[in-house]
Amino acid sequence: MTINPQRFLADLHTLRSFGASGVGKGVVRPAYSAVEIASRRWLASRMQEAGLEVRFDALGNLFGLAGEKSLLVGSHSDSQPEGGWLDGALGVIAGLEIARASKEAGGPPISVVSFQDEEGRFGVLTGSDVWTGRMALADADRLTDTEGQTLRSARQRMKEGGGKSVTTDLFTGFLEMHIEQGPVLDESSDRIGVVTNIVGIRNVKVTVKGRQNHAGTTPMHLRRDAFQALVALNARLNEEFSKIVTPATVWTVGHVDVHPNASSVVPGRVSFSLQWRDADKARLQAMEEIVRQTCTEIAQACGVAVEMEPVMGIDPVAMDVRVQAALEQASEDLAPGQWRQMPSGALHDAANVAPVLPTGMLFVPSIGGISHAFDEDTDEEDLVLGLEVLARAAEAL
Ligand code: HGY
Ligand code: MN
Ligand code: MN
Repeated sequence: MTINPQRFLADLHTLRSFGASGVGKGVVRPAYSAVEIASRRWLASRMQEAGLEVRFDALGNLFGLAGEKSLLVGSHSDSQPEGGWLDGALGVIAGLEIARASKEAGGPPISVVSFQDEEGRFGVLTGSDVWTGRMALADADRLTDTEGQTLRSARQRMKEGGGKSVTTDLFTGFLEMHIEQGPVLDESSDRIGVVTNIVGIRNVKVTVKGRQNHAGTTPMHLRRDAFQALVALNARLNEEFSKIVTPATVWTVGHVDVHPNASSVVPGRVSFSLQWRDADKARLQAMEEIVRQTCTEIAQACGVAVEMEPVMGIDPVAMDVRVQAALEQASEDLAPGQWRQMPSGALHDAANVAPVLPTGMLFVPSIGGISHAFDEDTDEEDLVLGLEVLARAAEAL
């Protein structure tokens, strides 16, 4: 097949126009927002023009099918609340270009996918969770975003959803191209990363309930301040985690909602997200035990209630050895001595697909190691090289 780099870059820039933030090359395209649904319709039209059969499943995952048993290539096209133009979008447009080029060349059959809600507005990799059967659609429907909206009500905005289902046995394997989103390739000047494994994640919503009261009249010793309890909880977690983690373990309180969020009110309630990631499943579990114990301790010490919702997560997973070998060979052919094997610290749909299909991932460098921010970027020469390596590996597979 002959890929067309100009067509690939033009489509990538067009996809960015859906939700372009106006700051750098940033994008605001959260799952099921009006602009995200519009971008999915545009993607579907590009798939149709390429001669692929378009299918949306009930959740809104979008497939462009090559019409017979095929290799699946893709990623996601939703964004974080403040996202970059490449996170996910790159892998979808790379899949589109490779599927299109292979159609033009008369084969091999290659299909493309854009998974829905990879960025976890509602869950963690929700689209591929449901597609691979890890989560039932009815359970996904009950998930809520930070505003309390259910996934079910959000997906009902997509009239396209709910067609004939797309089963995993239509495919021989899955390839996902992605920006690295970290500093390793940028610092080493390598141009390609072949992913060996993807870390596991645990994510939980926690609510601290104290006593809302007047900030002028309530003496310090009588307060049950939910925000102060969160601060104490965080400090204690850092202390306890530090006893068992490695330098590669990460944890984040990324979303905090203080109620009623007013200067003169002792906060009565705080809800927050707590997330931790590691390549070792046993360590993820040990960290969960620390979280549970610390919540109990802080509740007693601060006179508040600390309620944890069910912990969601995905286990660490290895990439398929044969798929890795094809990516390595293609990297060595097209970027000799300028590629490396590496683990992924970010989560990807490939982590969900790996247990059901032979799966591999390829990274290109992120300038400055920046992602999940408006100024995420990659040199266009690196984007095109990554596409060429992916296309060669797809043909070999
Ligand atoms: O959070 C992640 O690792 C992914 O970008 N959703
Ligand atoms: Mn991504
Ligand atoms: Mn992301």
